[in-house]
Amino acid sequence: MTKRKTIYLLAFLTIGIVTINSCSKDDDCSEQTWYQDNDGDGFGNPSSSQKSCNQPSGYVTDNTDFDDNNTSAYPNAVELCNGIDDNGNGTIDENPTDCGFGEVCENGSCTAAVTYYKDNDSDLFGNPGDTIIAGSTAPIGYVIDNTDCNDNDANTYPGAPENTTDGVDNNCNGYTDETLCTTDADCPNACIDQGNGIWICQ
Ligand SMILES: [Ca+2]
Ligand SMILES: [Ca+2]
Ligand SMILES: [Ca+2]
Ligand SMILES: [Ca+2]
Repeated sequence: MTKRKTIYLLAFLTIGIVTINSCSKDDDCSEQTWYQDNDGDGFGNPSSSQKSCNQPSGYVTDNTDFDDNNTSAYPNAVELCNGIDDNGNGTIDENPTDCGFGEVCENGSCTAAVTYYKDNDSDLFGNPGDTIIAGSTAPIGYVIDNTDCNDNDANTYPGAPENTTDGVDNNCNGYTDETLCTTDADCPNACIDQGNGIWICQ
């Protein structure tokens, strides 16, 4: 074998060994997809990934983080009263765990619960038998008052003018078609105290 042939052979063997070594490295490597976990909650961003054999720093195998900038927001997280959809079910602040007894979650803050009453006839007096619990703002169609004696008649409410001929207790005082008075001079005959602070012409 000539010297030149020997050099060629050695060069060929060297290339072969290097190639075999790099092949065997590739064979050992089980490349997979890793997803960025920017907020460090263990759940990865499905739209930010890279492939590699070893786990890159800041990357995880999970790809279900719907908000990778919030460490408290991930699938099945505890829902908090914070104006954020923590658990990713599409609803914000439903049944939050951090509001206490007698509190509701309103605009991302726990606030004192208030009972409101349905005002079906929009006379601003509510139906004591139809309630809803909310925060400091009354839900649409509800009021804080609960003294409407007929919530289907906008002309019937406490203090409304009493129509003395319609057979209806318009002012919700328990008397029907009465004429209220303060002195006998207000009445054809006498003004009588009913014993409950209500004076009615007799
Ligand atoms: Ca995350
Ligand atoms: Ca929330
Ligand atoms: Ca009403
Ligand atoms: Ca009346």
